[in-house]
Order: sequence, then C-alpha cells, then structure tokens
Amino acid sequence: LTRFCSDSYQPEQNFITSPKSQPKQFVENMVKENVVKIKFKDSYEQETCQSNGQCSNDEQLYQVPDQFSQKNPNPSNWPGEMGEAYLPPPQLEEESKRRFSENMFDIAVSDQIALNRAMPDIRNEHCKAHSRFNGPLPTVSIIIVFHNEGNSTLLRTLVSIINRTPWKLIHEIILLDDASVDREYLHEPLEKFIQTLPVRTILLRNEKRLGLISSRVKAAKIATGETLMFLDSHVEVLNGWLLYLLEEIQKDRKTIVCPIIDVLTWDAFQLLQGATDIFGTFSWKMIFRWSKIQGFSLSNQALPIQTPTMAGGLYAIDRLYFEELGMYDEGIKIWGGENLEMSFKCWMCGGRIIIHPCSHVAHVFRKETPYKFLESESVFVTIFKNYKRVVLVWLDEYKQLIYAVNPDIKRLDGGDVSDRIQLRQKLNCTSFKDYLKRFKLKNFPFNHRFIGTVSTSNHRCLDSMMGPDVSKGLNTQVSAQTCHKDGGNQIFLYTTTNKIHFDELCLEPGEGKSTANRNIIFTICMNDRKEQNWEYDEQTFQLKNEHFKGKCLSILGDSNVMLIPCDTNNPSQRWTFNQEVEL
Ligand code: UD2
Ligand code: MN
Repeated sequence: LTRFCSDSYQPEQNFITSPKSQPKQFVENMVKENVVKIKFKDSYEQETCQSNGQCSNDEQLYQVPDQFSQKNPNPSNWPGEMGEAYLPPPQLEEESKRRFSENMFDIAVSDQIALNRAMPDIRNEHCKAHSRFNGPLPTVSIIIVFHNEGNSTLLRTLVSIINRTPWKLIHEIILLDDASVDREYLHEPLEKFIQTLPVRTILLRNEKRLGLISSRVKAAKIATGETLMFLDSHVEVLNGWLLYLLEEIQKDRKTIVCPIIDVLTWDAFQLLQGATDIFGTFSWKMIFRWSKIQGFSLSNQALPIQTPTMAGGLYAIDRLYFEELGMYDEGIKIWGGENLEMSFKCWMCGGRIIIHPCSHVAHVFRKETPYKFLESESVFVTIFKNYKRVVLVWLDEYKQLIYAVNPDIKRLDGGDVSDRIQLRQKLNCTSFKDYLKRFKLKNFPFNHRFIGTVSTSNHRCLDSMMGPDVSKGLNTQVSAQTCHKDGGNQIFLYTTTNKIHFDELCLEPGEGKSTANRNIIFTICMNDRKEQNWEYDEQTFQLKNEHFKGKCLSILGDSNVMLIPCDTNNPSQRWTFNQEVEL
C-alpha cells in the first residue's frame, strides 16, 4: 500500500514501506529522463548485514566497517569520487550558471556526481580504534525536512544514509516536503525512488509552508523510533557516523549528540574536513558561533566535547527526551534561534550537549539562502522576533545586554511566550547565570565591572564598527565615533581582570614598529596576555596598558584609536565608562 500524504497524515494508514526492489532499472529510467545523469551501484548491499537487514550477529551490526571493503565501487575517475572537487567542464558551464540560483549551490555539478560516490574515511586513528560498540544500540527515526531541495543532493543524502548505516538501526526515514514549489522531481520521481530503498521511508507533504521548525515537530510527532536524528536535505553521512551518536544516547538518554559538520563546497562539492577541536557559543547579537578549544589534547580525540550551544541542523536525541523538553518553540517561524532555544533548555534543565569527533556528516554550505522567509516581513524581522522569544524565556537579566547591542530585538514583538515560560518552570531549570558560570563564557560575564559606552571628554565613543558576525571583526581596528546613544557597536565591557571586551574579542595594541604608535585592534581574549590588560586610573581617567608601560589608550585625529605615550593633559586620553546595562 503506497500513499502520499498531506497535512491530514495518519501514520497507521499512510506509511510507505519500501522493500528492496530494482534500483538499477529505476535509475536507468532516471538517467533516460535526464534527472540524474550518473547511475549508482546496481543495488544496495550491506557490508555487514544481509540484504534483508538481518545481521548474522550483533557484533557485525555494532561495528564500523572498513571503508575499503565496499563492494562494486564506482570507477575512480568518476566525478567527485572520494570527495574530490569537480568543477564544471566547458559544456556544463552554461547550465551551471543558469541553474545556480535554484539552490545557491551548483546543482549541475552535483548531478554529475554519483549518488553513491565513495568518500574517504576521515576519522582519526583514535576513532578508528574505537569501532566496536556494545549492543543493543537504540533505533533511530531519521528526519529530513526540505523546501525546494535540489534533486541529486536530496537523493545523495538518502543513498549515503543507506550505504553507511546498519539498516537494522534505522527504524524509519521521515521525509517532509515543506511545500516546495515547481519542483516536479520531488513528486512522482521521488515517490518512486524511495520505494527502492531497503528501509521503511515515509514521505509527507505540507500543503502550506510551515518552516523548518514546525515541520520538524510535525515529523517528530509521527516518529516511532527510539531516537530522532535530524538532518538537512543536502548532506552526505560518512563511515560510522550514526553508531558514535547512538552510543552516547545509550549511555545517557538526556544527551544531545552532534556530529562534526564537514564541508561540501557549493561550487565543486569537494569534501573539506571540519575542525574537531571546536565548540559552539553565541554572540551578543544572538548569533551562533564556533570557538576553538584552547590547549586541545591529541590523546582525547575520540572523546565527545561538551558544547554550550549547537549549530542546530544535525543532531541525535532520544525521542521521549525531545518530547520532555517540549520539542521546539513553535512560535519560532521558518528557522533561526531554535538551536539556541534547544541548547539553553537542554543545559539549564538537566541535560547535556556534546559533539562527537568521530561522527562525520558533510553538509553543503550554500553561497546564500535561496528561499524567502515570510511574505509579510523581511528575513531579519522574522529572525529577530524568533530571538526575542528565546531571550524572553531563557536569558533572565542578561536580556538587557542583548537589547543594548541589538535594539531591534528589544523593539520587535515576538508574540506570547507564556507557555514556554511554564515549560521552563515545569522542567525545574537553573538560571542563565548558572549556565554561563558552568562554561565561563567570557563574553557573557558574571564578574565584570562595567557594561556600556566608553567615551572621552570630547564626546567620542569607542566603536567596533562590526557587522553581525563578530568573527569577521578579528584583527580589525577599533574606531572612535560620535557617541550615538543607540548602543550596538558602542557597547563594551570592562572586566575585573582589566580587559576591554567587545563581545568575545578584546582590545589590544596591534603590531607596529617599536618606535611607532600602535593601532588598537580586536584580538582573541587570553587570560595571561598583558597586552590586553588596561588599568584604569581613577584620578587621571587614563587607561594604561600593562605590557607597554607608560603608554595609554588614546584617540588620534578623528577616529583612530591608538596606543601613545601617556599625557595627563591630553583630553583624548581621558575616558569615562557610562554604565548602560546593570547586571
Ligand atoms: C543551518 C542549519 C539548519 C538550521 C538553520 C537555522 C546546519 C548544518 N544547518 O541551516 O539545520 O538549524 O541553520 O538554525 O547546522 N527548510 C525547510 N523549510 C523552510 C526553510 C528551510 O524545510 O521554510 C529546510 C531546508 O530545505 C534545509 C533545512 O531546512 O533542509 C535548513 O535550511 P538551510 O540548509 O537553507 O540552512 P543552513 O544550512 O544555513
Ligand atoms: Mn543546510
């Protein structure tokens, strides 16, 4: 029985079981129809299990196979094999340009790459040494929501899952088409395709666009596996990816586990290995950020890393735990901020979030977002309203800092959040301050002296001149501008350890010839770095550098912030801290 469903979906009536059939025949048809140009392996075969998903024993089921035992590999000179870059040859250039904006990645290139292309095993040696697991691992419902996804990218996502996951662990794959427009291949061809898959696959369709977040909730509600695995619709999972994630949930069910997100480039679909020594944080503008672990030790490379926040796209979670946590805030429209909501909620209410350095999923990072958000308002308005909800429910008194730096979040109305506040009470969660203390997130302080504008007696204020992405401000110059009283880039933070922060960055004199005056730039904050320490003299109002003795923070000319010899008569060295945020 095969039926395809809309919003009124009833799982008992409408699931599609997809037994192994003849993918070869089907793929040949697709090639004829010019939908996907290169055929993949004759049929799916499990390396450790029988084709019906039966494994001879659990030892085989819970073991990451050696990648090179893959049967019937593609010819190695096929485009993109082993994650190699494939740039469009001259005859493809026209199509490549013409169709780029469909997805904001090169779909013409993707169409040339085999759906079952081989990928290198990029796990480190420590991970390879940990390739056996104690069963039974929980089963998984893999949830993939898509809106206007490219054809070959979506199919390659599915084929990679089938080829690199023990089928017995896949309770089901749930695909949800979030009201894609004018994409014929997402209809009958996709419906036929999923019937060739050897695991149960459900395809749902939204009649009206719900956005990623509500769609994920909708899919989670019909899922029946023991765990949920959320994926984007343009990924390739790599060898062993799921086993590492499930093992952590098996150990502790209140765990959210994220894989390493490797990069597939938007122009050549080249695999670039993602960093494994990173964790997630977020900025004063509520933007998710990656941060490098200082002093990362090589011997720990197979151990999961605790992360204060997650990127949000790819993660595994116990299904009932996801429910306990109140799934997502459905007041969040399309997407944006939901990853922070999930992160704060999990950590503040007794759970934990980890990144497993052995689990790799490659994701196509697009050039830009190809689809619109809501018709009625700009993307930023939607996203800021989403942030507003998260801030109101989870940030306690720290909401003031967010509001000072991004007044739009303060101004916009994100709607009623009372049910989410109730959820927080029900879950008996700790304060946001405790969350910050636990991770010592430096940009959200709890031992600071001051947060606000820093101005000279002639009404010039320190200004970061930064866009929303603070990481782009690394090594840029600090500026002085007319004090505008609108907060934003003029909000700085002065710590009890004498550092001057803008968000996660610190003020420090840049390189300069020893005799020359140095520009002040933004650098990564480091505890023991004296160049970043500024002693405030309450008599003279000077900010004296602790490393360069006798030198002070000063404005030179109109807007240059420099380190020059201290001079009590210079009004451009007389600084006042104007407290704007009381924490
Ligand atoms: C990143 C995350 C993504 C999500 C988003 C917002 C990663 C690798 N990706 O997205 O999962 O958390 O940030 O925080 O961490 N989609 C819909 N309906 C919509 C809009 C999007 O179904 O109305 C789908 C889309 O087809 C895709 C997924 O949502 O499968 C994420 O969107 P994206 O890939 O455009 O965004 P990305 O990768 O920047
Ligand atoms: Mn994506």
